[in-house]
Amino acid sequence: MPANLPPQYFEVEEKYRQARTIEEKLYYLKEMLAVVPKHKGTEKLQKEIKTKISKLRKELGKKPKISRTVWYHFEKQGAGQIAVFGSPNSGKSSLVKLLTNANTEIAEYPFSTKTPIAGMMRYENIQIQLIDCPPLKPNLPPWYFHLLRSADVLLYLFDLSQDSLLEECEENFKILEEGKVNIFKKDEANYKKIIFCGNKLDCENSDFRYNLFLEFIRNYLPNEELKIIAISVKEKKNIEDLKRLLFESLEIIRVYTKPPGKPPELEEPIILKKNSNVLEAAKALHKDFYRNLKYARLWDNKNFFGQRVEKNHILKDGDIIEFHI
Ligand SMILES: Nc1nc2c(ncn2[C@@H]2O[C@H](COP(=O)(O)OP(=O)(O)OP(=O)(O)O)[C@@H](O)[C@H]2O)c(=O)[nH]1
Ligand SMILES: [Mg+2]
Repeated sequence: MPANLPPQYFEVEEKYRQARTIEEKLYYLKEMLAVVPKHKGTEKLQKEIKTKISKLRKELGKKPKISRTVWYHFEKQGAGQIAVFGSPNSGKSSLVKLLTNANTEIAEYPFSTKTPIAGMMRYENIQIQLIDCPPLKPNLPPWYFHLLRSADVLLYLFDLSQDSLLEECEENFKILEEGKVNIFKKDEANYKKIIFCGNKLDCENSDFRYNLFLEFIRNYLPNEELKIIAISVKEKKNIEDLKRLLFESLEIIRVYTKPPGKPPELEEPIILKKNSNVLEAAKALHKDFYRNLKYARLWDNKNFFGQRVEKNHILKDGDIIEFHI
């Protein structure tokens, strides 16, 4: 083994040792090659890695192709769908397990989640659907990107216990771009809103790594568009803040209906897009209300205490409306 190999090399080598499939092994071998310093002293090592890569490529070529096409898709349930994805072993399954009823598998080794699983997270009086995705890696199947593109919001989980988090993230951005998931250009095709979430805040130096990540990500996104948080699933740190951030990222409001002379139905909100008006709320409730609506009365415990509002009145989260037809 040549002297002076960077610590990064040994980290990747360890991941390579733990890799179980040919695809994973290939991925880490390529990473090992990328981090080996290129000089005379490492020529032998570089050659060895290249030989392993070409052997595995041949093996991969021989593997029988599976003719059955597997496709994963989740019908939206609840107030919105959020795909939890990101680096291997960052704690995606642990987070989804903590927040939902999903029976996800948690493991100490990377690439443990092979297929996506959905679960429902309760937020106050609504349910939000979370999907625990397999980790990002090269050569993901088309369904993977379709899953990300069809979610309402993406939650990117990265591992604050790893020194390689920036390199990994750069690599992951390339994978997303190749999969046509656009997380940076709001006005362009396939744009998806993304929340960045650093997990394992309980680990040593995680604060320092989080600040490095902040600096790094600010090169990609302006401050006002950057949604970022650090959590620890293990110690349940900042979990409530994350839940609020997820809810806010969906840009929805909850409004409650009230039959005349009766109390409001506070357990069953109508979920609407932010900036929806009274007429849109009526439409969501029933087509008869929508067709025949004359006006509504509104309560918000602040400025409205049953005053009459018109069809184009913009609603806020928590408003109570009484339809008059
Ligand atoms: N210290 C610490 N460890 C955590 C935390 N969250 C998860 N882990 C551990 O990290 C490891 C990976 O957790 P998983 O939830 O399986 O991670 P994953 O991102 O789903 O992994 P893949 O599906 O393989 O990509 C497990 O050993 C967890 O116990 C955390 O907040 N702090
Ligand atoms: Mg997992």
